[in-house]
Amino acid sequence: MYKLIKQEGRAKRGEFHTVHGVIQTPVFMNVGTVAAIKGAVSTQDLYEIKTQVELSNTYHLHVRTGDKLIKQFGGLHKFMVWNKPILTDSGGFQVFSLAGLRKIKEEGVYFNSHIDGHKIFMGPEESMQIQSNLASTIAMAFDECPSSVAERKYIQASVERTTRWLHRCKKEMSRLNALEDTINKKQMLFGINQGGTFEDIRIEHAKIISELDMDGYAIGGLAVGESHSEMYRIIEETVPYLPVDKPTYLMGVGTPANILEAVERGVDFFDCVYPSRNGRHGHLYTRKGKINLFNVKYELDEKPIEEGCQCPACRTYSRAYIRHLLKAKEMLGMRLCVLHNLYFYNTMMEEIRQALDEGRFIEYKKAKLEGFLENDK
Ligand code: PRF
Ligand code: ZN
Repeated sequence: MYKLIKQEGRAKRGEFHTVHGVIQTPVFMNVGTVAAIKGAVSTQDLYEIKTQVELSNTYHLHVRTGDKLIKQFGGLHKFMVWNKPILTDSGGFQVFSLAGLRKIKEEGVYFNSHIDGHKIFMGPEESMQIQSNLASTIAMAFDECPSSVAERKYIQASVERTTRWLHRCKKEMSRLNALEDTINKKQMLFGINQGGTFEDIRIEHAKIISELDMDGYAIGGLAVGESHSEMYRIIEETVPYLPVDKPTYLMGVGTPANILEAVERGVDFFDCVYPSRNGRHGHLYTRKGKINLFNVKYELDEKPIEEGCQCPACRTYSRAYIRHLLKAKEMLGMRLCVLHNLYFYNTMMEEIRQALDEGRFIEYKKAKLEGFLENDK
């Protein structure tokens, strides 16, 4: 159940009540594709770095180690020892971006596993069954995320199929939630808006799915190669046609600046691999912009990654030491950088929520964006 607490322009400050606790929005979900945040980050760490929601992937867990095994163990929460909300992505996007040779049919998608090449079929029902086995808090609808260069005609047909798939997802999820041996009988389901960069297709689709009383609504198919300004335009044009009293989730986005722009346009859920991926490469977020710890100027730097940062890395270690760890390819180096970056994102979301609570989001956003440019001066 979503409670809209406050609005500043279109920006939303909300609370999303789930069986695994309340999610304060806007929120950044921390990506742990295979039920682990890459970089040797434990769930114990997640509690410490202010993570509210962990995100895992249906496709990855299905091909390894298998959703049936995870169900037998007692579900994803028990398996990874995390008792806060988990969102699982449906596999749609991953099938399109990872799997080899795929064939899209009305019934679903035929593809080859990226692990061993074996043939797999996944349709809306299979995706719901896998997510029900995983027993995540929030399941995502099985959709197609068309390529950014797809033609209008293709996107139109694809969106219509995604709508038919959504009806099937909803029906299957109700059936599964009513079964005796389902672990999370209150599993929620978000619908996904698609339509590429075609405003009329996006709006038409948003209107149709808004009628279905989903638990939340995602905007998919963005950050797939279009420009930032086009992405902002599509968000701005689509959000007004999604229910304001349900969470809005922008999938796979983005940089801190992208998040600030999207919050202003009414988005309240985000996820992205940037903080963890960049952390593993020594690229660190600070209030003055990104820094690269491999830079020789940090070799004797006694300061933490960011002065004043309360993350586990900055509370203890110097830039010089972490730089050394990264150069020596020691796991601890990556781990500390990922912890800092996720803490940075989670803290920014906390600041965004506070700014919204106090009705000064626009001011906050302006100052934050200016700060990010400091290091480039
Ligand atoms: N669909 C799904 N997952 C996604 C996307 C999508 O369009 C995106 C697009 N940025 C990221 N993750 N199911
Ligand atoms: Zn830090």
